[in-house]
Amino acid sequence: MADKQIDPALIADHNQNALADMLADYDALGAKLARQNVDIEQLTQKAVDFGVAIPSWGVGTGGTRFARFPGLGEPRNIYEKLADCAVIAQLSQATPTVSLHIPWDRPDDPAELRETAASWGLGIDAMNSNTFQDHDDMPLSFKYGSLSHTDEAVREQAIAHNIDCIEIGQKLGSKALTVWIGDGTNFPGQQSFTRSFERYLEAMKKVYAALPDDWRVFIEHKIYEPAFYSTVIQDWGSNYLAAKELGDKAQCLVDLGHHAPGVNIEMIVARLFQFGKLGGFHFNDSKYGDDDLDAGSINPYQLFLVFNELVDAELSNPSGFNPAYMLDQSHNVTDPIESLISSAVEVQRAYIQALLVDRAKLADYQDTNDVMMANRTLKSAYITDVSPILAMARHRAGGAIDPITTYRATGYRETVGKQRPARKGSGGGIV
Ligand code: AOS
Ligand code: ZN
Ligand code: ZN
Ligand code: ZN
Repeated sequence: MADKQIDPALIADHNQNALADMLADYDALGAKLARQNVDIEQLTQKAVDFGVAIPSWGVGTGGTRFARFPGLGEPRNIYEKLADCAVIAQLSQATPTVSLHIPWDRPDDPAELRETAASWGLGIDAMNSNTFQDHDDMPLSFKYGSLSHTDEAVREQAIAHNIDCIEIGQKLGSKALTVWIGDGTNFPGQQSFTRSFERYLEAMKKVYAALPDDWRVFIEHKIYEPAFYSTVIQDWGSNYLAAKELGDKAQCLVDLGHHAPGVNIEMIVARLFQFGKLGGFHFNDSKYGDDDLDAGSINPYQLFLVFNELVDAELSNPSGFNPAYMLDQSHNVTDPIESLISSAVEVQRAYIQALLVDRAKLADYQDTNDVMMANRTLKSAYITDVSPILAMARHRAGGAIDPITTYRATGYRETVGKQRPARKGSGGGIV
């Protein structure tokens, strides 16, 4: 039985106030779905079973390169980050795991950290390596790159760090390493595209060789930033080539904010899955670039279309379907706990909406080139308000029917505000 961050009686009390309305909405939606031959109970169970990982760096307040405005009661270490994650998990019942970052979350005692996480019912998701900034305990600089650096000694340092992340992750019960590198160039001519990629592949082969049998490595592509002219793993093409070159345990990670504006991300998802290389996601939302805004806050239709591909993928090849779902956001102006609760719910919502798509009808409209009806089939799922299903799933699992209102009523932020003195300056995590 996991320890509780929030008094279950307080949640029950708030749920009691919201229960009658929720049940009425649930019954009405159930009746509507029944007319479409959809069993609401099956969808509710899918919502209960759904999970997306919290990024440890997301519970601190982020910042931009211009400024960081610290929030109240920011977590100062991995234990306090886990405490915040436990609140999110308890209220949302949709975030059972936490994705860690080394060195920011380096534990003194991994076994103890694992136990603490477990005591709150939290598992450890993918480990994230960091070779996009210099480390106090490393002699060489990553200023001109890491795994693709021209100097073999720097590459070896980056390789050793990634292997270190795997070793820590093994002690924590993780099963995956996510590698995102900032390597790239700011000036045409600065580096050879080909030789950089060759060096990266050579280095990643050594990281890959250190992976335990039951681990995967997720490679994350990003079009730009911190490098502004070229990036070594700039898109899903380079990502796919790298994952293919490395082997079956290497797969591609799609961060929704890492593409050029207008790119059809759902189609990338379909392609990667079709060829066995869809490793997972960093969910977030954006208007312009790697904005790291809350999932579903700008373009929820895109999120739905991504899940439409995922549901299709799972149905077409259930045994080959195992993408890792993680959030990756930077919260600059909101309470990170509220943003992460809301984002997890939006990702879960997109999943349930995608399950509503009448796939037999859709296939038929596609085969007969009934363009309008094919699109309406997707749209009718997307415009269905599945909120009562999500609320019921939370309620049944012990979470809050209205998680953000309930969170505010707990006074958690004010309490940790007193326990955790404000931290000045930057360092909220680069996402
Ligand atoms: C960077 O832009 C990537 O999104 C990384 O996935 C991630 O945000 C980083 O590893 C956390 O600092
Ligand atoms: Zn990311
Ligand atoms: Zn990013
Ligand atoms: Zn990001």
